[in-house]
Amino acid sequence: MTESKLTFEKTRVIVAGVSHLQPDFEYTMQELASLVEANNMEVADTITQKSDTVSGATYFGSGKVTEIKEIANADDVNIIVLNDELTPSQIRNLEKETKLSFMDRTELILQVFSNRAQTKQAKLQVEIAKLQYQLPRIHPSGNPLDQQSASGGLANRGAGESKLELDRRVIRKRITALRNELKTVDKTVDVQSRRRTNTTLPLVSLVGYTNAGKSTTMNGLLNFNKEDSEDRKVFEKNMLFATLDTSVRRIDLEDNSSFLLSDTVGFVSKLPHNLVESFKTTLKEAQDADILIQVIDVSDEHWQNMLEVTEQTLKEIGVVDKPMIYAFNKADLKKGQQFPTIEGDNIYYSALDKKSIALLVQLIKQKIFADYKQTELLIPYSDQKITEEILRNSQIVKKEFTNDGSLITANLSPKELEKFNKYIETESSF
Ligand SMILES: Nc1nc2c(ncn2[C@@H]2O[C@H](COP(=O)(O)OP(=O)(O)OP(=O)(O)O)[C@@H](O)[C@H]2O)c(=O)[nH]1
Ligand SMILES: [Mg+2]
Repeated sequence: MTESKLTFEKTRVIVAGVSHLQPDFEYTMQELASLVEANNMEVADTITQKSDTVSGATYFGSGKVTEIKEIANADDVNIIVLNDELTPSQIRNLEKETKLSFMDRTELILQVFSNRAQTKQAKLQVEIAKLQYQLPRIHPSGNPLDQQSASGGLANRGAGESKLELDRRVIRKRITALRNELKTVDKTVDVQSRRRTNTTLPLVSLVGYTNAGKSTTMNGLLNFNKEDSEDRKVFEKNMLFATLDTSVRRIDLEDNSSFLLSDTVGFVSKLPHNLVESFKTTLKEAQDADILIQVIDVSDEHWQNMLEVTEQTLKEIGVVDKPMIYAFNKADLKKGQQFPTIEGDNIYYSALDKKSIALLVQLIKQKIFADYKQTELLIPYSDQKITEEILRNSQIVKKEFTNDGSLITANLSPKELEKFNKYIETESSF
């Protein structure tokens, strides 16, 4: 279902969904339309049905299926995009009854991710998720529309099934091969990651809904009190899923304290499970983080839904009970919203505003350096490597070179205190 190569016109589709009176139905339908646009297609019409039961066979009730066929013919559209993930047989039944093509929400999200993937790692992750999605959906003919005309004769079916098994085996093999390739790529990327460099610097991870402003916040923090440096910047853009990789950067503050900051892929409602699963390594930084900054677009009327989806997705990847700053971004676009202001763990700000970024830095510092202790360490010259490590990574207050070794006063994290325990002379809160 790719765009025609012969014309520059966007493929027109109808978006359709069944409401089981869930409160976020309208919002997920609007979001479906945005995903359609993100996939370079155009919404020609919207069809919805209210239902308190789920129709197992065709997702919609039968009257609605006829209506869809009529509207699609009138609109001259032959692709219907659905608001949920359907079973392979539901899609087959719908296509059989209407002679139209149906794309469910999962397939659409996979296509958007596929179009956006730039790096080898992201491409492999998306490809694996796509194949997993296709696995139960492939048909011997390779084209689901052909199946409806296929003869149901026993002999044919037998032959078809073995071909089907063969196709599935090929896909499974391909998934295994791609997974192995991904493992190798995972090992080589992300050289700045804390896991690889073994630094004790605190790790702060930006998480949140797609397009909330995570990358813009990261760039704001990178340029905090500095000349703009383009080479360290991450890609930010007004589009869904601009970021599909994880970037980690070191942020150095004026008082010699530093932390690592990571930016990663954004979330969306009903993010396919396979996709979340295959993006696990990309999301590893969020799991390892000492603190999360959840970026929320407070100017979007649906920000509460977005916050809930983010929390659910974090749970799904096993990120629970992490200290969190709720960063209500794009305050400049919300009428009557004062900014920058801090209320407990919440900050109202704009990632494009320097004063806001300064306040965000203050909040991050309060959070991450709260249990640091000012510590005096005496490190013998025979352990010069340790001295170098501390001077490189820690927040140094004073250093002296005495007869017995390097005498360093530094503000150390609990992890550093444990690591350098044997060199401690004195410690106090700072
Ligand atoms: N007016 C305004 N626009 C903002 C602000 N923060 C971000 N934006 C814009 O919002 C759009 C999305 O920003 P990104 O930083 O790319 O969003 P993201 O959360 O990284 O999105 P994904 O990578 O797609 O998940 C960009 O066009 C930004 O310029 C803000 O505080 N105010
Ligand atoms: Mg981004």
